[in-house]
Amino acid sequence: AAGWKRWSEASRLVTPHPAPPAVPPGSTGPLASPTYFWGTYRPHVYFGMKTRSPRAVVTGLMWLQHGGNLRHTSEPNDGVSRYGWLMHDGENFGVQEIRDEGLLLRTEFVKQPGGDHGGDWSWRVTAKMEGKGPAPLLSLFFYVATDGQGTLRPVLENGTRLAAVAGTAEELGDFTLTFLPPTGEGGEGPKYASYNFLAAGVPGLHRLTDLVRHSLRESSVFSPPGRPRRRFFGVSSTGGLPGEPPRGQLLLHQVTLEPPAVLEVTLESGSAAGARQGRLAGPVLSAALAQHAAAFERRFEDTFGLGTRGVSLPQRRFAQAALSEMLGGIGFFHGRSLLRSEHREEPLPGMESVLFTAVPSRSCFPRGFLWDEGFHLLLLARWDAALARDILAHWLDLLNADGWIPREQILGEEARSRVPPEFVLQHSETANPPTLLLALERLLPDAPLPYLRRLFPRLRSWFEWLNRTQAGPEPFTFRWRGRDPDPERFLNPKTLSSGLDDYPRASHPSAQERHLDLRCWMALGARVLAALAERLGEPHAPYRDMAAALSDNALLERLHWAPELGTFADFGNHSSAVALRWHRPAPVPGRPPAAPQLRREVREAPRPQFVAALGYVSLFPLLLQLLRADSPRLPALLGSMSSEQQLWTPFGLRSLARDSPLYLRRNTEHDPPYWRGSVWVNINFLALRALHGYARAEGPHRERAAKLYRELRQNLVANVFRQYEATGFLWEHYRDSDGTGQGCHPFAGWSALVVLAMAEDY
Ligand code: 6A9
Repeated sequence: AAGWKRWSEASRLVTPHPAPPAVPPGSTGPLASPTYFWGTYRPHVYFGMKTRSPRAVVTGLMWLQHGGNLRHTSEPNDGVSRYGWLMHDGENFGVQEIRDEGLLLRTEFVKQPGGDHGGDWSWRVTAKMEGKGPAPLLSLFFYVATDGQGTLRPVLENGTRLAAVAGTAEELGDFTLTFLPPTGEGGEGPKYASYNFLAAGVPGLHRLTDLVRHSLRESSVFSPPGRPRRRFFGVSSTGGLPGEPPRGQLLLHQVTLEPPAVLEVTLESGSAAGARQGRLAGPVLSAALAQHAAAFERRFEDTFGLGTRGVSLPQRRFAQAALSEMLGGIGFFHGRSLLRSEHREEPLPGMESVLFTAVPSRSCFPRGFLWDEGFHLLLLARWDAALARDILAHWLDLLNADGWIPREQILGEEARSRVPPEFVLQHSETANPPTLLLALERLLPDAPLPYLRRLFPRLRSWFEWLNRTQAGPEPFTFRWRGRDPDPERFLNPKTLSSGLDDYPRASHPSAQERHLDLRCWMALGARVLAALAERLGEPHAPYRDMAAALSDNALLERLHWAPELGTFADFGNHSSAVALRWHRPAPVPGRPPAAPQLRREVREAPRPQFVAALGYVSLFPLLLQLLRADSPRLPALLGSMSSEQQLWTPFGLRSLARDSPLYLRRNTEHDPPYWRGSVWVNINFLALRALHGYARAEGPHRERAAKLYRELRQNLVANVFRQYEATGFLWEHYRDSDGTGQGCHPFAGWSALVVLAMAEDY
């Protein structure tokens, strides 16, 4: 019987939720959504496109400055000094700039509707050198590859120049990809170039870079008339990776030349032939790009009104780039998560899923993260509400029969190849803040009823899952599950589920804990579900009651106000007297001495108490606006926020107070502080939004909230902008001592919320 129970619980884990899908079948295909069919949905490559199909045909760009590195996928710290979309409308058009060791690449695309398969598109890649000196030899590699379906046929010119590819695939139908001869910078041409091509079997898209690298030989010769000959690395015409059976096809066109140069590629859909008037290339493409750029500028101004507010041009360009990086970071993924269940030893492949989502970072985290997405959608909803709704619906279709959505979505081989194995497994007890409901709250007023109706049963199950599995030790309390149980290894065991990873919690994880942030998220969730149910004419009283109970300020105080700390706090089995100490394991006779280890030392026994860790968690009743405007606790929170000893910095609110015991402490030898001092934009955005609300509400602290709001907004925006000007990137978090960008870059994820702060759109 126990075996049966285990089996059935494990199988629920990989069973889709029974409600009808939130994304109606066929609704994302080329007929129903032609303009979202093709897109730059490969955020992990510098430049590439695919369709929103499982096992889609993909196109992409690689480049090589001879003597340098082959570039293809964006990797953390790979030495590409700057890249990012300067404009991207999320649908039809984008302009990206890449700076790599003196080379300046501009990658642009435009789509053109027509036919039944997502229409046509064109690329323009402009390469030039910055600075003086002889131009190095540059190779640009344009490729198209299949992933288990579809066929590609090369059209060769003079035996080595891949002039075109004729292809056909599911959903995409027949298409022709044409590689136009390179021209000079002003379009004058043709320009002298050498050509190589490669046709190879692909064992999987995650192997593309290696496949090409493996095929390069320094035996090609660049010999412009009347100039010295130069050898360079060229692909050899056929190849593959030994021992890896092919699953798809690759056709690659290598162009080698001296910059400056302009290269164009067109994709023409077979079914659009009737609608097309000439090829989208050359001057026609220039005109289309200019038209789209002007439309983007207008729409950006109409949406955010930064020009009207008198925001400077450099700041407006920065805001456009921040939004564009988020839109250009949207990806389409297909595959299965790897799951870890409490009921089974071995990892379990999850259900086959597709996911349309933005990503936190193209280089470090090019995949979906549950609570990050709620923040992304706040911005996306303003730019393109239909796009935001579609992304939200995709996330809800990841729900399993239990009502669980895995926190990190590592779908497919390309995504998996970017994650160290110890991080791949998703644990079935692990939650993540329900920020999708924050996004839904914003989308609610304008969302069509049939859409909301499809979402409702799923949102209800998801929320019930949270309510059931993350319940706390007493009524109206909640506890994050899945904290690291081994208290010896860490200064403070992490709580990845909360999204705040190493933010200090009770030192000794136990079932007694009650987590303040989760309780506040649940209050928000109940409020949004009540509003949704009411809008749909569904019974909403239970959600209203729950929202009311969880927002009751007296109950909140009884459970979470720590008089001895003068703030709201978590409660649990806790000791503040902990430290990491070097520990030499006892010698074992006959064995070499073991290396010393950092172990946690607890100098004072833990006891049930409020957790002294003033920071983001303490602010949650304010951040999610649960505190009443006349709450007698509001001054204490406003005081902590504005105190430089505690949370205030000239760059935004730091995550943990300077006078808090674990401020800037490492968690292990290899684990530097993360949410223990740095300034994070998502929480600062919530703070601005809340202060803006308190500044508008009638109450005794209105003026104080208004002043804090103005100063915080000024500090946050100015610093993110300053760092962008200095480094060319948005960053994952910002150092509290001097504002320097830290962690991953580019990180347009929730850091791009500065755009909403600039527009004061909460
Ligand atoms: C590690 C290492 C090349 C951590 O933005 C995504 C998440 C947030 O949801 C979370 O709140 N980040 C924050 O604390 C990044 C998580 C990355 C985990 C995978 C793999 C690979 O590095």
